[in-house]
Amino acid sequence: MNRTDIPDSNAGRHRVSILSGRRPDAAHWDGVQLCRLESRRNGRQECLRYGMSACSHRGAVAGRQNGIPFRVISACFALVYFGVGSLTAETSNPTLQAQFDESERNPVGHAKEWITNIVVHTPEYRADIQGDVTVSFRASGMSHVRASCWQQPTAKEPSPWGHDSVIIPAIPLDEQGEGKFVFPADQYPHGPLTVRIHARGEGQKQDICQLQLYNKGGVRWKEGIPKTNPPAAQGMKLVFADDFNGRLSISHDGKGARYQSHKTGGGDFSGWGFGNLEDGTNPFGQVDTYLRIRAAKRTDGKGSTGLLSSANEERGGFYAAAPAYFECRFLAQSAPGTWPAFWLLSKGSLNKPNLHGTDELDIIEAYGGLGWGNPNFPGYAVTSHYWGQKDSAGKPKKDDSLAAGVPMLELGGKSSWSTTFHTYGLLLTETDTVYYCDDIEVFRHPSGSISKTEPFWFLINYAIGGISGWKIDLERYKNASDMYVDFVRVYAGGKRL
Ligand SMILES: [Ca+2]
Repeated sequence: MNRTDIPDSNAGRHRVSILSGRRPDAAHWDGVQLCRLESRRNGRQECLRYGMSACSHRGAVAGRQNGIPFRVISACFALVYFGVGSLTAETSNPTLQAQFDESERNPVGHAKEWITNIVVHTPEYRADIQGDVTVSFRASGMSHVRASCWQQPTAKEPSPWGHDSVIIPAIPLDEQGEGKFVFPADQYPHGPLTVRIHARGEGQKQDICQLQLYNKGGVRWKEGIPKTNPPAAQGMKLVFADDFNGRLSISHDGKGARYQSHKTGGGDFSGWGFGNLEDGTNPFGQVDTYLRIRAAKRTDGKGSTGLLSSANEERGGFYAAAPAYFECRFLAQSAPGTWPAFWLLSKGSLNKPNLHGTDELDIIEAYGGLGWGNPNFPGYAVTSHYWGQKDSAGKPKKDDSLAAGVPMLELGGKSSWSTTFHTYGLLLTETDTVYYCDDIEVFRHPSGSISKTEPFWFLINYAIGGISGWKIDLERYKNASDMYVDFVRVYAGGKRL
C-alpha cells in the first residue's frame, strides 16, 4: 500500500491522502478500485471510501488510466466529500472535455450517437434533496462520465447569468459502468434543478440523463417576480401577475377560477391529456413559490399533464391587447416527448364561427429529447401563426417566415431551457412583434393585422407528445417529468380589455 499525500489546500483544516494498491506514477495507474480517500479534519482522521475514479492533486500525481492520460489539478473529491467550495477539478485531457462540451452544444451533429443508457439508482428521480447527496448510477458499456449542474454566481465564477458547474469531470468508468458521486446541493440553487449525467462510450455512443431534483436547501437565486419591471415593458402598467405562491385557482372550464386547465374553445393537443385539479388526473402541485406541472402515467396506464389558460369557456378571464408585454419564467426537462410552451391566442378565435381568423404567437415552444428520431435542437422555437387569413391577393396568408429557432446556448449565460430557469417574453405593439429570452431580443417582425387590434390570452403548458408528432419515451424517468413555473406577468399600455 502506498500513500500519496495531497497538499493541504485549505490551511490546516483538511488533509487528504490517497491510499492506493499501486503507486501512481507518470506511466500508469490502475489502482482506481483500490483507491481510498482519507482526510484529517481538526486532528481527527476520517476514512472516506472512494469507488469511482482517480483523484490526485496538482503536481502530486499525473498518470494514465484506461489509456487516458490525466492530471488532476486540484482535489475534486475533497470538494465532493467535504463540501469545500474553493476546490475544483479538471482533467488534463482537454480533448475528452472538449468532446463532452461539443456534443452538448451540437446534439444535431451527433444525432445518431445518442442512446438511452444511464440508469440512476439514487436518489429517486424528482426527489427532494438537501446537503450532500450521493448520486449512484449505472452506464453499462460506457467508458467515461461527467456530471454538471447550473450554479448561481460564486466568488470564482461571478457571471450574473450563473454558470455550468462541473460536479465530476470527464472520468473513466469501471467495466460494469457503475458509478457514484456526491452532489453538494447546499452549493447550488434552492428549488428545482437539473443534474446532467453525461456518459460516452465506444463508437461515440453517448447519453445524457437529466436528473430532476428539488433542492430544499441551497442558495436562493432569482426566485420569484423581480422587483424591477422588464425593460421591454417600459411605460406600461402591470395588469396581471402570478408568482404561484398560493393555492392554484383552476378548473376544467375556467368558471369560477383564475385559469382553465384545457385549451379554451377546445382543441387539446397533448398526447398525454391535460388533467384537472378537481379529479384524479390532477397534474398540479404547489412547491414553495413554484407551480409544478407533473406529467405522469397513472395507474390505468394513461398519461396526464397540465395546461393553464388565462381565458375560460364563458369568454371571460384575462386578456391584453397591444401595446402589451407577456413574460413567463420556467424550467422543464428535455426528454423524448416533452413539449413545454408559453403562447398566446387572439380572442376572436373564440367566436363561433371564427370569421376573421386567429393570430397565434408562440413565445417558446421547446421540444425535448436527444438522438435519432427526436428533435435534437438545443434551443427552442418562436413562431407567429396567422390562421384562417388571406393576403391582399386573396390567398392564404403565409406565416412561414414568421418563425425562428432561438440559439439559446449562444445567448446570455449560454444555457438551455432544461438546464436552468429562463424568462421568455413577447412585446406586442401596433407596429412590431418582438420576442425575448432573458430580456434579450431574439426575433422581431411587423405585427399582423389581428395582433394590432385584438386582445390575447395566454397559455402555459407541459404537453407530452400529441400533435407535435414526436414520440414519447419517459420510461427511463419512471414515466414522469416535471415543469416548474416560477411566475407569469403581463404589462399593458393602461388599456385592459
Ligand atoms: Ca414564484
